Amino acid sequence: METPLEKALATLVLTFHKYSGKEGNKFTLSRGELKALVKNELGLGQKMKERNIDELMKTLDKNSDDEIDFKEYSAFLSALCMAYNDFFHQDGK
Ligand SMILES: [Ca+2]
Repeated sequence: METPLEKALATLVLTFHKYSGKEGNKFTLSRGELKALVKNELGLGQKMKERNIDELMKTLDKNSDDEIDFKEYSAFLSALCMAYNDFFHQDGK
């Protein structure tokens, strides 16, 4: 049986592939795919403007190939995870 953590990991992986397969390289996120992912899957994404998407893309695209590969996506998730931890840690005080 799948544990909650395993379910969460599967969601992280499946969410990447749900968007990466839409156009171009099936194993990377284009700017459009990244935009769709943050807008549809993250509450904060709904408030993001085109300029913010550009900034996010630039920050995440470590090798500057205009695509977000799984490794770059993982770094993004890690940063989000840290932010969530800070949020819940503060909440618990
Ligand atoms: Ca890249």
